[in-house]
Formats: sequence, structure tokens, C-alpha cells
Amino acid sequence: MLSKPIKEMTILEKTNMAYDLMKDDDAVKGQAAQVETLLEKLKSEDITVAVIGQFKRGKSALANRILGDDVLPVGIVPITSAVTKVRYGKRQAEVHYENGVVEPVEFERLHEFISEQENSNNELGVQSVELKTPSKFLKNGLTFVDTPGVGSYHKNNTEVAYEHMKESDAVIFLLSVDSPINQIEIDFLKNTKEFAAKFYFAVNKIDVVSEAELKAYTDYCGMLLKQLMGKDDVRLFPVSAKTGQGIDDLKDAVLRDCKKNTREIMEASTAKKLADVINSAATQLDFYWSAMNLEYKELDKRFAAINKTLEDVRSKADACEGNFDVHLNEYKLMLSETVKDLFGMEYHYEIDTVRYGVIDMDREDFLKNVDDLCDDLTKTLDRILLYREENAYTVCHRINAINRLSRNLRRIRDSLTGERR
Ligand SMILES: Nc1nc2c(ncn2[C@@H]2O[C@H](COP(=O)(O)OP(=O)(O)O)[C@@H](O)[C@H]2O)c(=O)[nH]1
Ligand SMILES: [Mg+2]
Repeated sequence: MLSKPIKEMTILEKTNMAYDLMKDDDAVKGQAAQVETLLEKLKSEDITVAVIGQFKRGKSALANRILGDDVLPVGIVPITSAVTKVRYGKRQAEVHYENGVVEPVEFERLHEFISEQENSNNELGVQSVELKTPSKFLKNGLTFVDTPGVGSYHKNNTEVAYEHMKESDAVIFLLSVDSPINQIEIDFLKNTKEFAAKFYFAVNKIDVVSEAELKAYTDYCGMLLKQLMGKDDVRLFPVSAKTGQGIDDLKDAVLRDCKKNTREIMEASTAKKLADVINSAATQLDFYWSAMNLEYKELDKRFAAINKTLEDVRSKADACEGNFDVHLNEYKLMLSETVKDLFGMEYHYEIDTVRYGVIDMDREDFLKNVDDLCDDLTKTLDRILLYREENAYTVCHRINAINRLSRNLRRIRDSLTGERR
């Protein structure tokens, strides 16, 4: 099947190969979709730069400075509770909800969706906020991401920061002179340094200290970061989001790299992310192994529970009177949650975007979609778990297929992480 040895393949070829291997196995549908996204990104060469750091270091203020537009809310109390993506374009703001709904909002109202106080624990179900502004910094397809604080009071925010770390190609890690680098920041860097291709360390709020104090701070942090990152050339960018001092140096460094070394950054970043997706696919296949090995009695119980949930979904759908697109997305989220609870596995659904004010699908369409959704779930689970399958040939075939897929994926992963087999 292989045209050339894995170790001679480019990152694009490896990513394509991983996609081809995964796309036909329902067990790793979610991961296949992630690889597809990686492929699209790799081809488009759009770099994502995220600002990451603990809350109140001045991430949002710095982002505003870099963009040259006060698009992001800044505050004395932790403000950002949702990830905010900024792209090039005519000034506009949209809130994207977990259930697929997209709602345009005015910039003045953004705090309602992304502040801890007004949307605590993300009660509104915001997935992300997407902004556009005609900043030169974003002109060449760069996406800029402002994240909630690492290690803030809500555990959720740290998870969000981790996830975004995984999605970014380059990271501006923000420290601030008013608090020495702490254990939370150190742990975060230790755990995530594998995921981004490029790091810029910035030290903010230099307007509040003397030159001597700043030097003591940067000497100390510089030493610590070199140890942490395991390399000697860690550069620190002292900045002040308040006065604008040092911002141009940081901006220039990011832009220069993104322009000159786009390919290199994208490939390094894709390699890291692909290895991570493959690890998650391997874990997923292990879950299927354990689910397949459940006793029939146990499997029967869980299939009965799934069927009960599907009945609930169908009767809910029958009683439903409008907002059909949103409800369909909500059923998908609910079903994947149930599969996770019952079988310990991720079950992937595309959540369709629902534009604000755009006409719903009609009732007939909706009921048909709900039917398909329900039928499809049991059929797929039947098939991948070989539920009640008495045919030895099918069983062997499936077991071999899982083994082969695991093995091939691990080979790609090892070639990405440089491990020898
Ligand atoms: N003195 C000073 N204050 C700053 C600077 N950057 C941000 N701040 C303040 O620090 C606080 C937190 O800023 P914010 O951007 O919301 O932090 P985030 O939680 O990391 O996004 C706000 O009160 C800002 O006004 C800076 O360079 N100098
Ligand atoms: Mg913020």
C-alpha cells in the first residue's frame, strides 16, 4: 500500500496517509475529522497565534495593542471567560454557541458573553467569540486568539487554555512584572510546550517598574525559561500594553517569522498536532477493544439504555414546535454525551452552524433528520461493537482491522516524534 517508506514522507503526505487510514473506520470518526482540519490548515497556510498566560497578566490589553484596535474587553477582575478569535476583515463581532447558533453582536456588548461575572461558568453556552478588524497584523491570513487565564478560579478555563494551546501554531506566553513566574505557569508550560511550534515570551507591565527591577526580573525568568524549554536561545520581549513600549519588537518578530517561515512553522505545528490526534485515536481504539470485550449481559444493558435515550429524543422531537436546527444540534450533543457515559467512548457529530435570523429547516425535514440520527447511531454502534455478532469471520475481520489501524497509525506517530521502533 505504501509508495515510499514513512520516514521519507513529508508532513503533508503523512497527514494524508493518517486521514486515509482513519476515514473509513467509524471508531475514529472524530479523529479523522480533526486530521481533515489539519490538512485544510496545512494547505491554507493560515497561522494561528494565541496569547496565553495567567489571568490579569494583560493578555487582552496586549492583544488590543498588537491589533491597534480596542476590540477586546480589559479589566481589573478576570474578564475573558471564552476564547476570542480575531481575523482580518471589516469590523464585526459574532458569538458562536456550543449548539451551533451564531449571533452577531455589537462590540460594546461583548463583555456580556466573555466576562466571568456576567457569564459565569459559561452558563450561556458560548463556544467562542469571533471578531474581525482590519488590522495590518492580521492581513496575511493570521488568526489571533485571546484566551481565558490559565489557572484561574474556574478549572474550565485552564482546560480551554490547554485546548487552544493545541490548536495554535505559535504562542505568545505572557508574564507580567508585578508577579514572578509561578508554579501554575511553570506546570502549564511543561505540559504544553510540545504542542506549539513557536513560542514568544513577553513580559508585560514594564511601565510599573524601574530598569533595574526589570533587569532582575528578566534575568531570573530568562534562566528559568531556558531550563523549562530545554534550550539556550529563549528571547524575552519586555512590553507595556499600557504605554505601547516594546510592542513593535514583539509584533515584528511574530510577523517576520510568520512571513518567512510559514511553511516551517506550519509543518512543525502539524507534526505535533497529528501525533496528538493519533494518540487520541489509539486511546479510542483501546476503548472499543474494552467495549467489544464486555459480556453480552453488560452490553445488552447499555444498548437498552441507548435505546431508551433514542426514544426520549424521538418523543422530544415530536413535541418540538420550532427552532428545529438548534434542537437537532442539541440532540447530537446529548447523544454523544450518552455514548460517552455508557461506553466510555467519544462519538463524533458535526454540529451545523445556525445563522441568526436564517429560516429554520421545516418540521418534516427535522423529523426525518432526527430519525436518521437515531437509526444511524444504533447501526454504527452495532457495527463497531459487533453487537450480537455470531459470525466468527466478521469478528476476526474486525479485530484484525482494529489492530492494523492501530499499528499503522503508531508507525506514523513514531516517525513524527522521532522515536525508533
Ligand atoms: N500598568 C499596566 N497595567 C496593565 C498593562 N496591561 C494590562 N494592564 C492592566 O491589567 C489588568 C488586566 O488586564 P487584561 O488585559 O484584562 O488581563 P488578562 O486577564 O490577562 O486578559 C487591567 O486592569 C489592565 O488595565 C500594562 O502594560 N501596564
Ligand atoms: Mg483577558
